[in-house]
Amino acid sequence: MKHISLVAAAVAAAAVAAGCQSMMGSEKPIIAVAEMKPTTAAGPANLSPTGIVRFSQLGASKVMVEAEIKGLKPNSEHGFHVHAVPDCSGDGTKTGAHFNPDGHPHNHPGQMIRHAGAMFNLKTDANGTGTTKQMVDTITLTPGKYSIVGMPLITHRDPDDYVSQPLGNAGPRVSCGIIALQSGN
Ligand SMILES: [Cu+2]
Repeated sequence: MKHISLVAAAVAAAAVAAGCQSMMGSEKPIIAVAEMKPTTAAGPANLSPTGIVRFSQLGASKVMVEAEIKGLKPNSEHGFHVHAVPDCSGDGTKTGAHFNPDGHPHNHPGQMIRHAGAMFNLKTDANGTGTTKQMVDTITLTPGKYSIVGMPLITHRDPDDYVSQPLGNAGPRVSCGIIALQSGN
C-alpha cells in the first residue's frame, strides 16, 4: 500500500512538472512595438528614417530588441536609445534624457552600471537600412520601475560613443516612436 502511494505520488509529481513545462512552453512572450517616424531633425540631416522595432520579453528582465529602420546614412552607426519623456513632437528633444531609473552614468551597453535605456548602435547597410538584434537585461515590458512601455525610442543621426555624458554625443534625434504593447498581450 505504501509502495503504491509512493508510485502515485511520483506520477502526480511528474504530471505537475510536465504541466508546468507545457504551460511555460506555450506561454506567449509579451510583445511591444515602436513605429519609428522621422522627426523635424531628419530633413536637415538628409535622412528619412522609418521602421518598426519589436520588443519581446523572454524572461524576468530579458527583452529581445529587434529593429529594422530604413532611410538612415549608409554604412554607418546610429545611436539607439529608450528616452525618458514620451513626446516625439518636433525635433525629438522633448524626449529628454535616456531612460535611466537608477540614475547611473552613461556607459557602454556591455557594462552593468549604465543607463537602462541605452542600447548598442544600429548598424546600417549600403542602402541605409539599420538593423539590430540585441538582448537587453535592464528593461521590462511588465509593469514596474524598469518598464519601457509608453516610453519613446530614439534613433540618432550619429553613433553613440558609449562614453560622452550624458547622451553619448550621438547628435540630433532623427526618428522617434512610442513603445506600445501589442494588442493581444
Ligand atoms: Cu538617444
